[in-house]
Order: sequence, then C-alpha cells, then structure tokens
Amino acid sequence: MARHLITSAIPYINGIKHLGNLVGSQLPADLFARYQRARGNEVMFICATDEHGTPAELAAQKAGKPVAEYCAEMHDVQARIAQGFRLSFDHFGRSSSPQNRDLTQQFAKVLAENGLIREVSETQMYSKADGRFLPDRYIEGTCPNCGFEDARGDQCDNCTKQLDPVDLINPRSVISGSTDLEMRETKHLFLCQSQLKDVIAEWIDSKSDWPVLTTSIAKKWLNDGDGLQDRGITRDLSWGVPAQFDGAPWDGMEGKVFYVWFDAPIEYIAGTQEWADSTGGDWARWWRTDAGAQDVTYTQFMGKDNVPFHTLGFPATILGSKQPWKVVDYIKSFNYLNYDGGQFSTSRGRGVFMDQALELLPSDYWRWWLLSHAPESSDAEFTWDNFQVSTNKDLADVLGNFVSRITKFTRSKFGEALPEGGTWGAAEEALIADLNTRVREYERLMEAKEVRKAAMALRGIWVAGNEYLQSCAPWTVFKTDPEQAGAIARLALNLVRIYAILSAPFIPDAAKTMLDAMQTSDDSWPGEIGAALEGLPAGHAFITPEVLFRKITDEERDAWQMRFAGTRAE
Ligand code: B3M
Ligand code: ZN
Repeated sequence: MARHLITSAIPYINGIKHLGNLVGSQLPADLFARYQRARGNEVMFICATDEHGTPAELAAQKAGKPVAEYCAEMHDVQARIAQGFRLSFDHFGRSSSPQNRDLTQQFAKVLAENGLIREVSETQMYSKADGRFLPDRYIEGTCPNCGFEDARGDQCDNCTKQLDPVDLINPRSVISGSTDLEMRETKHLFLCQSQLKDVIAEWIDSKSDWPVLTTSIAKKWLNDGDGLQDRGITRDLSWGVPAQFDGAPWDGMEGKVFYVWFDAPIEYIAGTQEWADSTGGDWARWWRTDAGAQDVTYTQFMGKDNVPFHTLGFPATILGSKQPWKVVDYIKSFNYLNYDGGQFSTSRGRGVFMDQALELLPSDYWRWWLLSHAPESSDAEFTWDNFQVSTNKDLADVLGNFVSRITKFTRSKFGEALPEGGTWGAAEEALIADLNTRVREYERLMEAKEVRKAAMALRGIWVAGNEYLQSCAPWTVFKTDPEQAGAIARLALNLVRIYAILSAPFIPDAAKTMLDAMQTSDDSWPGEIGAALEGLPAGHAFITPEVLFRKITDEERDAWQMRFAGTRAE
C-alpha cells in the first residue's frame, strides 16, 4: 500500500472563493486524494484557511468585527462550502491554530541557530494616531501619476502604477484616516535565502518529471527574478504568529509577527498536527523522514501565482532547518480560469463564486465541468454556453442516459434483478478488450495527475458502454432472443457498478447513487474488466434510480449569464 500526503494551497480567509480558485488547487487535489483512496492507498489530505496578514485584518475591519472572530466565522463558512463541493479533506485546519504558532516559531528558531536569520533596519510609515507602523496596504493617498484619490500604498488601482507609500500625495491611514504619519525606523528579521540558492537550484533541477509550468516559474525566479534574495519574514502587525522564540520576543521584535507567507505553508504540517491532536493519529509518520515519512509520496496542488513560494520560499524554510522534514515530491500547478471573456472579479461580483454555484446546481455538475476543463496547459475560460453543452452532453446524454436506459429496459422486461441466461460473444469480448485498454490508460493519467486527459479518458469509457448498448440493442434482440437480451442487460448493469467506481473521484454523489442503485457496497477498483463484469451475479436485485443528471435549459443558461455578468463593465 502506497502512502500519499496531499496538500492544496490554503485559501485566504477574506471571502468566498470563485470557481477559478477552486479548480486551481482544492478540486484537483480532491480528485487525486479520492483516486488514491479508491486504489486502496493510504491518504492524508490537508487543507486549511490562510488567516493571517493584512487581507484578514482589513476584511475584518470592513466587516466591523474583531479579526479573531471574523476568521473563526469565515473558516466555518469556507468549511461548509468545501463540504458542499465534497472536498474530502482529512483535516481542514486554520493557520491561526496554536499548533501553527508553535511550529512557525520553532522553524524560525532553528533557522536562526543555523545562521540563516539576520536583522535589517528599514524606514517605514508610522501612524501616531494609530500607534503603529502601517503596511503598504494600510496607507492610501492621491496617486502622483494620475491624481486618483484612493491609490493604495503599493499600487494605484486606477492607473495600475506600482507605488511606494512615500510616493503618495496626502497619505492617510486606512485604519483611522489620520494624516499624521511619519517615516520611522523599524527592525525586521530576514531569512537569508541567498545562502540556500545552490541547494534549491539543485533540488529543482532534479525534478525532471514536474509540470513545465511549475519548473519554468521556479527557474525564472531563481535565475532572473529576485526570488532568492534575503526576504523579510516579520511584519509590524498585531494579528499573526508573534515573532517570539521560546515564549520571549526576539530582541527588538516586540509586538511584531511573522509574515503571512512564512507561516502559511508551515500550516500544511501544523494542519496534520491539528488532525493528530483531534484524532489521536500520528502526524510525524507523514512529515518526518526519521519517523516513517521516507516512504510517503507528497504532492502539492496550487495555482501558478503560488508556485514561487512553494518552489523557493517554503523549501528554504524546510531545507534551511537541516531537520529531517519530508520535502514535496511533486508540485502540480495550474493556470488561470477566466470568466466569460474576462476575469473573475470579487469587487465587481463578476463570475460564479463557490456558494452561488451550489445554489444553482449540485456539486457534481461543477466538479465535472471544472476538472474536464482544468487550466493545465494554458489558461481556460468558463462560458455558460460551454458549461451547458458539456454537462448536458457528457453527464446527461452519455453517462446518465446509459444508466437510465439499461435500468429501465431491464425493469420493464425482466424486473429489478440481473437477468439469467444467455452468453457473451464477440461483441462483449471486443468491449472488454477495449475497456481494459481504456481503464489502464485512465489509471495512468490519474497517477500522472493529467486532470483534463483523465476526464476525457473517463468519458471515453462511458461512451464505449453507450455504443455497445446502442449496437447490441437488447430491446430489439428481446423480440427474438430474450435470453440473449438478458445477457446484454446483465453486462450493462455490471458496467453501471464499474462506472460508479471509476467515476467517483470526479462525481462522487452520482457515483454513490449508481452504486446504491446496484445495491452493492463492493466498490473495489476494477482490475481485469472481464472479471469485474462478473461482480454482480444473475438474480442480484437493483433499483432503478431517479434521473442522474438533468439538462440545463437555454433559459437557465441565459438567466445565469446575465446574473453573474457583474455590476460594472470591464
Ligand atoms: N493563501 C494564496 C491563495 O489563496 C495563499 C496560498 C497559501 S498556500 C500556503 O491563492
Ligand atoms: Zn494612478
């Protein structure tokens, strides 16, 4: 039995994610986790909410709530929506957990002991009224470039010019509105990533099997970006992991916290510790190569914007610790999913967000469309037309139709049990040979995490069954040779069970309905298809299920397109 550690990038706490976020990390990670479990392997699938940093503080302030309370509420909201999409995390943690606080501080300590942390003095905007330093996003003012009055300290949203807070005309604090600001000196801890450049470059060079998207971003940052310059790992904020060691602040770090990107990936480990603390499980055998993790395969899933932090930043933390931590084996990254000719936009309400999607249709429709259109080799685009056409065809016409035709036919001619008699001949042998090839190819693609191709392979498996049924036409055969029609039905009903098992990683709810309809709990992965088709014997009772997938109408498509177009034009 293989052991798979699987993590999805942990979504920021500040708001509900859109479908593009979902297909870029959590959903393909879930697909892989479900597949590995179905193959009988041991899986630890971890996700969490990313709760620190300025975005969390600002969102809480906007919601008029203390940040801890805001995060607790939003964590529950995200957990509920994840459940709605059937994301099968073994644990959905919180980066604000005590486990992550302790572990983050321990990492900082050992990095310091290894000579990889140094102090740097900087000048930064200080607000006397607020009694604190202001991070770039906490400062607004007039853009020196275009005159826009609400430009942020890091960028002008109007003309997109990158800014430094000192560039702003009439700068003010976002917290209090105060303009009583001054530049003051402040000290921060820097992680000496530059010292690890060779180790990390060598490690990335050894990953010849990684997606080009992952390695090309990593190499670009290593070679011509500033990815491996020393990097500040503390911030002047109050919400976060305190910059302390053994319970006492590092000299000069009083009131400061670690940078959110320093503690967020550590939550993959801490989340496993949270899981262990709540279940009595053993986290170390997943993460410590001196405690059993040497035979673990660790796969990370993320959008391309998160690749630099996972190929350079987090490995710097792990490798710099010189402790026996499990290092990631494979990083699966994704391009962006665009929305109907533009981008998803939270502020404009443009595109479909996870909670809204579940109000429209059950999660299987979204899972199927998103995974079968995963933005792997390039950016992909969601359009309502494509969504309607693809799901109507693949789910309703192909899979749903197959299940409904064979169950209804059998019920009407033989009753709700697998018919006896008849023999399988050349047509069945050809189908079995074809399916053996197709299923092995499907397995290969799932192992390779080729999401789109795996979806197409699965669809091909559904189509093969449909075509078999169409050409063998048991409804016609029945008129002259009822026993033979019964043999065809027996095979096709067994295929329903096999389809349920193969399809479950993509569409778990429909798969369960299919397995329930076949009144079996035998969900063991099909090996040789001829043998698997003997799984349910003649006489085995089944139930004719309700319609598996309904069709999306033109009216719905048009109404949804209007509804999610956004309040403002691009
Ligand atoms: N929260 C960004 C994102 O949600 C960030 C990922 C952290 S992964 C450790 O895309
Ligand atoms: Zn501007």
